Amino acid sequence: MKKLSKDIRFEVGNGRRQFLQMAGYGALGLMAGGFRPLLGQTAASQHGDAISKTEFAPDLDISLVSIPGDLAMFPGAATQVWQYHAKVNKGNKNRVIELPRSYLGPIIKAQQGEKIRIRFTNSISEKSIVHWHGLHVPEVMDGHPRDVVSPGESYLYEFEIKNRAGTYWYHPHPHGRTGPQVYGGLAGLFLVSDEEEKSLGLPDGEYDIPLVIQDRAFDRDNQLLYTSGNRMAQMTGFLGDSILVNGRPDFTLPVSTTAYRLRLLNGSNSRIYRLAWQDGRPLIIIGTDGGLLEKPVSRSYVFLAPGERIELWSDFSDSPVGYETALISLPFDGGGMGRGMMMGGRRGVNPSIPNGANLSLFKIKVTKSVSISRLLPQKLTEMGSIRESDADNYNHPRQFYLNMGHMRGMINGRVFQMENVAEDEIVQLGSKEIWEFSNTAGGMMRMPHPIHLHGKQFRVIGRDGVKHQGYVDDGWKDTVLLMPGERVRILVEFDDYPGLFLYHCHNLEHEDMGMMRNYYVRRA
Ligand SMILES: [Cu+2]
Repeated sequence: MKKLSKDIRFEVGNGRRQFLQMAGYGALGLMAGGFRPLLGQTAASQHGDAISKTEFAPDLDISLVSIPGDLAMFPGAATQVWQYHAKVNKGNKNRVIELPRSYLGPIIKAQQGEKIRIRFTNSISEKSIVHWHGLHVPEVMDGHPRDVVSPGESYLYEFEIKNRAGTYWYHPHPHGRTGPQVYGGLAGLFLVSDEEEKSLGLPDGEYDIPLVIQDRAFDRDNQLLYTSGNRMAQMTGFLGDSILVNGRPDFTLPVSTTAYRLRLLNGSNSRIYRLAWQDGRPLIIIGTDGGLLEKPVSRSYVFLAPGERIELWSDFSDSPVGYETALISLPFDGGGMGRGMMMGGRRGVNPSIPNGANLSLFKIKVTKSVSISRLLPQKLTEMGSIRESDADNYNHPRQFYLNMGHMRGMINGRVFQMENVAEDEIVQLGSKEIWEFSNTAGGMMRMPHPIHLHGKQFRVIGRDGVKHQGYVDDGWKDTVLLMPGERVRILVEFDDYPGLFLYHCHNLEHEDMGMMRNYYVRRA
């Protein structure tokens, strides 16, 4: 394999410079020689209980590789990034959509009930593994950090799509390096459709728009800046000064005079957005992490934390051609170490804007008049009732206390250990439980924590300490935001897959600092 001569570098945020050498395994070699055959570790060879390749007949078989790349993002030097690229080996070629001029990975599309094979090859210079955020897959397919593969090695994923239609995504999950790897560019959307969704006649095709919102910082040579090495900055999490949408700065979405389905993912490392329309129109929310809501809800603003998705119904039929508005982030108290501190604003001088700052995320410009009228369905799906009393631990909900301290993130006073599970982190297969998360620590460490559960979508059944209207807790969720002082109860059913799964803070710097734990689903 050809060696790529270029280095990718992440500058240290505190003024010192540190360069991570990106040796070996270049994109050129890969593209010229085609994808390497599977080497070494695969799910099938590592784990006896994985589905064997012979009996797994995929509807979609794709190769996915993580590689260094160059991207012309600004005038001048190209920006060095890490990227996912994919190609379809078997199945419909239109199921993998590369985003032009973006570091983001391709959008992978699948239908409920389909069998998917993904041959992942890691061609960056450090260990990595891919996690399918929000997808309900068996233990060995989930991208646990213990399953990382070394540069040049591959991992074979084979799973059936059991999720409802919705906006899911994929990103690396190596322990201690998830933040820098996602930041470097490794992330992509995974969209699932199903029959129920199709029957609703929601805006589709060019009227169904994915929008991945991320913040970044660049130096004067257009290279990405990261906080690595600066532990204090890491306590807050990475906060850049540039907003990128679908990997592009200064993003404008041209729209026609009709209704759109806007699928928003907060793919930022730690920035939280308090979304609102600049022109004051309400946000009409039709879906969250795990797919469509029972019925649309209207909010003047809504919080979107790292890892969370929200789907909007946005109708521009009443706006004339030439009309402009924007999706903005309203100010809020973002907590954290950087509160009230503007750490410089110029490029290359540690550019950072605090969490909770007022921001414009992207512009909307009405450019075309069309006569496609769509009515917002008043009923989208059947959610099923939630009965807390059905929980097996109704009288003794499992308690999880979130805390930061000593440059570490902790859950119940514990930091992540690769395969460690405490007695109170073991659940029975087939059980239904209430888990209660408390972000009630005081002092300097009052920070927001978006908590993500692997393995299962859950329902939010209660919140205490909330002083605003910015949450949409009605639907299926896999990530839930807890602002300082808040307490959240979720109901989750461990109905099928046994094994070791993660739960963690999706502030990626917190996660990398250990704010992550395993839970174990034990066979009854
Ligand atoms: Cu956190």
